[in-house]
Amino acid sequence: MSPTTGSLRLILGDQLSKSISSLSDYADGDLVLIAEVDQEASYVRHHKKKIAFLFSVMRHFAVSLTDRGYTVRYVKLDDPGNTGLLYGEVERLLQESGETFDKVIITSPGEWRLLDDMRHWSERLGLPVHIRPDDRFICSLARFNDWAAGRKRLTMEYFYREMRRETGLLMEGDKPAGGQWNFDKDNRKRLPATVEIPKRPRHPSDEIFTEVSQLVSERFSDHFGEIEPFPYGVTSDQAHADLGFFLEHCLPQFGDFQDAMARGEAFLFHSVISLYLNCGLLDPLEVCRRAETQWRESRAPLNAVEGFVRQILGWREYVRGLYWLKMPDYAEMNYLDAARPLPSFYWNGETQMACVRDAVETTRKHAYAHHIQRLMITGNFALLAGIDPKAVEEWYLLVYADAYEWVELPNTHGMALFADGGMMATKPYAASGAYINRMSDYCGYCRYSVSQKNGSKACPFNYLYWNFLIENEDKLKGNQRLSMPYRNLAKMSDEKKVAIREDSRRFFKEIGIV
Ligand code: FAD
Ligand code: DLZ
Ligand code: SF4
Repeated sequence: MSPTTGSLRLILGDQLSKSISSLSDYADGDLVLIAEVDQEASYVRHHKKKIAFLFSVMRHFAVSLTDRGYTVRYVKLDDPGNTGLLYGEVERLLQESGETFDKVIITSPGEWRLLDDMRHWSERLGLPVHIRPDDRFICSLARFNDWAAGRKRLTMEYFYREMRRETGLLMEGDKPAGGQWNFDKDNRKRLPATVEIPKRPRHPSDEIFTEVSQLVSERFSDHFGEIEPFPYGVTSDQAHADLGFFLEHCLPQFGDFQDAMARGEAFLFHSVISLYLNCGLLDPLEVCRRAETQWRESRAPLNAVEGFVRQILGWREYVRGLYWLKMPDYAEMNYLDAARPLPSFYWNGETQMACVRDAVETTRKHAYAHHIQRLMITGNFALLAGIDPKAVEEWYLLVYADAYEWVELPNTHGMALFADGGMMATKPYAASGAYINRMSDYCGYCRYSVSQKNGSKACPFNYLYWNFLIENEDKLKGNQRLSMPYRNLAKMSDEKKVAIREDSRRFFKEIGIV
């Protein structure tokens, strides 16, 4: 019988940080297990680029751990004997190694379904399974729950202010830098035609990526999206290089153009670091501190730096806290009883709506779209058209390289679809074509006319906006923040309302979702 010597430490594909809690007390005799498994690659049909990115990062991470003296077992997807399951790989390793390990150590996963499963592992394995908190966030879950306790509304802005105070980020004594907590109103500029958008450097490909790319092409050929072009880094150094590029070349204008959209421009002045943050290659507090330094050393204006810090210290931490506070019931809510199926153009981009076409095309090509495209184009359309939240959530979870349920679900379910009835947003982010026209150049390239309100040439966002308010009047009319549009609806003639309903019905039929 082999002697009992150490711990088996399982690292998941989005736990690729050297500081991960499951490694903190690593000792000789322990073994780190990292496994590519069909269960995780296929529980939704992830974008090919997302799988190629993550498998490449996982393989590089395993190499870097080995170089630092850790004993690592890395299981590739096509290794003979791969059970295809995370539990299966833990069990297989334990069986193969006899009684070498006396416990399993894991950092808590980012998705509720997996945590729920892991809670039974100890009983199934007949071995202690220690699930440690994931402390790669600025705010612990206990701290978030504390903040949320007893509050009627979980308003992100108030959470963010507490986080500013606690971290000292952008603070001058006990006052916010510049005398204001929030510079949002300065951050809504349209992109001028003359502005130059920084050209992002591409990382050189390597053997690991070539092998992974071939594997993904063969095994996941029917998944959404394309692997090439592949602009993303796959190591910690490359992720830091991309962060450095953003801080130097994009951050100064990040604030001004945070809400802008432009045809064919996927990244604009955004950081494109969510995929690195979410798999563990970058640390959120370090990112915020480095952005703050850019302001303190006069290399970026306060409105830009505050806007950026708010996304990470505020929104990112807030949605994570909300997810774990409200799951699993949260995912089942459907406040607006939305039930229409997802239109096929979310997959193939075949629509005459130039804004939607561009957002889907960008998503297909890069496994990325910036926030306003996600919220105000694909999200807004799904909200107005009353698409079933489950179908929309599955789409968002699989198409983006940064998507894990803890961050995807609150953003889609709460922010974009108002399916939680207003836990996250005080009103639905519903907008007509006028908003899209104000923030982008899309309408100039569209078959539809943004200035027309009804008829077959009219911008569908225009009549769908009013149709949405009519369809959901019983649930939304009492919302203070919607009192103005409902007053306008009340003044509308019956003929106009009939035209809105008819245009919407015709359009839903045209796109096959009645
Ligand atoms: P930047 O615009 O440069 O912002 C900087 C960072 O702030 C991001 O990298 C991200 O870490 C953080 N951030 C910004 N907004 C949010 C937010 N609302 N919630 C959480 N973090 C935020 N983000 C994900 O990371 N994964 C998702 O699966 C995801 N799904 C979304 C679904 C919908 C419907 C919507 C409206 C938003 C979603 N977001 C998601 C939030 C946001 O759109 C992305 O974080 C952002 O577009 C990533 O691009 P970036 O790194 O260039 O961000
Ligand atoms: C997203 C993903 C994919 C595509 N593949 C794997 C994998 O093969 N092995 C693994 O450990 N993790 C993978 N992941 C990330 C997991 O889905 C993620 O850890 C959970 O969703 C929890 O956030
Ligand atoms: Fe989008 Fe309407 Fe503008 Fe066309 S006219 S790009 S559908 S907002």
